[in-house]
Amino acid sequence: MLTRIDHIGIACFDLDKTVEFYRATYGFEVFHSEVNEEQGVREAMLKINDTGDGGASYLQLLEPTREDSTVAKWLAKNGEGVHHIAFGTADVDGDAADIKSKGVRVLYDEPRIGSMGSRITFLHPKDCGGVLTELVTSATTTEH
Ligand code: CMX
Ligand code: CO
Repeated sequence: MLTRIDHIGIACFDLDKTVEFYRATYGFEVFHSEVNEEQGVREAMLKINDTGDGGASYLQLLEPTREDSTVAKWLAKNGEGVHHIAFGTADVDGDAADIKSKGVRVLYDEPRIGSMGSRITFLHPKDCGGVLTELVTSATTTEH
C-alpha cells in the first residue's frame, strides 16, 4: 500500500546553487546527501515533514554525474524542473507487482538501491499520464 509522498525529484544543473536556493528561500536544510553512481546522480535530500506511516517526505534535488545519465538527458531536453514523484510503501516488491498487473510498465525487474539505502523502482511515465513515478521502501523499519 502506498502511504505517503516520499519525495519529489527535482533536476538541476548545479546542486550546490539549488540547495542554497531552497535554504535561503524556504529555510530547508540538507538532511542527507550522496552520489548514486548507478543512477548517475549527485543528490541532496531535504526533509520537509514526517508522515503518519513512520516515514517522511523529502525534496530530492538531483544533479547528473555523467552525460549519459537519465537526468542529464532529461535536463538537456527540458531544462531544470520537476523530474519525478515518489510514493512510499512498506512493500515496494508487492506494490510494483500489483501495479504491473494493471498494465503499467515497471522499469526494473528487481528494486534497486536509492537514497539512504532505500529500495526503489520506477513506473514508465508514458503509462502514468506523463509523470515518471517512483516507488520507495525506506531502509528504516519504523514504518512497518
Ligand atoms: N517525466 C515525464 N516524461 C518523461 C521523463 C520524465 N522524467 N523522462 C522521459 N520522459 C518521456 C520523454 O519526454 C519521452 O516522451 P516523447 O516520446 O513523447 O518525447 C519518453 O518519455 C522517452 O524519453 P527519452 O528521453 O527517450 O528517455 P528514455 O526512454 O531513454 O528514458 C525513462 C526514460 C523513464 C525510461 C528513464 O528516465 C528512466 O529509466 N528513469 C528511471 C531512473 C531515473 O529517473 N533515475 C534518476 C533518479 C534517481 C532517484 O530518484 O533516486
Ligand atoms: Co527519486
